[in-house]
Amino acid sequence: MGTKPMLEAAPSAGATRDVRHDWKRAEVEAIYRAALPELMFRAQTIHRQFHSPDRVQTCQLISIKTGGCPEDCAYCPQSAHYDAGVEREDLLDPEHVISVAREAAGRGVTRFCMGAAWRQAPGGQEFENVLEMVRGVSALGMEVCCTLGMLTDVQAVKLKEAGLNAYNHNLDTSPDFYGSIITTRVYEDRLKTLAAVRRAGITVCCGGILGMGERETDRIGLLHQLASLQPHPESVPINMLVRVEGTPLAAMPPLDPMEMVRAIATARILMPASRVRLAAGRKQLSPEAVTLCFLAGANSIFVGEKLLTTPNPGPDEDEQLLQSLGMKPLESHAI
Ligand code: SAM
Ligand code: DTB
Ligand code: SF4
Repeated sequence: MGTKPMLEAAPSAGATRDVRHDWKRAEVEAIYRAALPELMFRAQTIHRQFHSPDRVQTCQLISIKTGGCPEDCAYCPQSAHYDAGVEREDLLDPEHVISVAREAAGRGVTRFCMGAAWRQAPGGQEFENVLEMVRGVSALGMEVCCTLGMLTDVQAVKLKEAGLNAYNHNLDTSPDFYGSIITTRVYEDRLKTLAAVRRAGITVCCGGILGMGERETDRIGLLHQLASLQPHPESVPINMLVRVEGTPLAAMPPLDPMEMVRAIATARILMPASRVRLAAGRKQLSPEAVTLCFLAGANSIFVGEKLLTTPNPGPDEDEQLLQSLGMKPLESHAI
């Protein structure tokens, strides 16, 4: 098929001037609820001003400490409050984690995210080991991200010094719906960690989960919150709930994929310079739904057979999808 791209779409210089942080709730609502052709046109137009439309960032996850988490997040198979059959595992050995990252880098993966089932990052030797992982992955020239729960300022600074590029800490849903999903912490706790991450000069990865039984107004509320953060999160993961047996949300009705499409398009319009990640849930979406998510402005995905504890499409499937769409993985910026 085609040898030459029809459009050499480079992001236009000076586009960052148009980034707003003062979105009104009514504006977010109007965007989210616009007629789909209108919403998609607007999202595409903005996407092309800020990003190359044929490029996708590939990120790989690893669960460095699995299960037994004291928090009660109703969606999470790693909470000690539920029995989702997840085998508990202590913090992995740094050498092993770095070797998994090296192998991922060899497959062209450009961002490596280490996740831990902790309420808050620990102190002592465990934290030292996490720092060693960050140093090791950073030395491979990959973007390094961690998600370890709540952080203090001191921990954030140490992670930054070790070479951490990004910290993932999701707001998950609207402030109104938050208490129906998690009772062991409050929204404000999340905002405090996000502020510590910013103060340390680490970029923010912050998004949410759709399909937890929230209403449309909650999805709008989440997007409004994210777009009011100043600066915007550089990376915005939009997860579709992975319904895991044994968690309180296991029997949730499946989300209409068009809600993912609308949320991604709205995120793209509200936070034009950010990477919007089509995160968990790809295994449950059809190739056509994933394609619509890309057209809506998603430009990042998780690759690899596994997310943290649940399955993700394999490399062959992803390679085939991207190739069929004429899209290519992004090269690393971390070197
Ligand atoms: N414990 C840390 C925390 O909660 O920030 C880090 C790990 S936690 C597993 C990271 C994120 O994974 C959560 O904030 C949530 O958004 C997402 N997540 C967890 N379980 C999920 C599920 N079943 N479906 C979709 N996303 C999920
Ligand atoms: C994010 O927003 N999604 C990722 C990553 N950040 C850490 C995690 C998804 C987890 C899905 C459930 C699991 O595999 O355990
Ligand atoms: Fe723990 Fe994070 Fe899972 Fe909540 S989402 S139970 S904090 S691992």
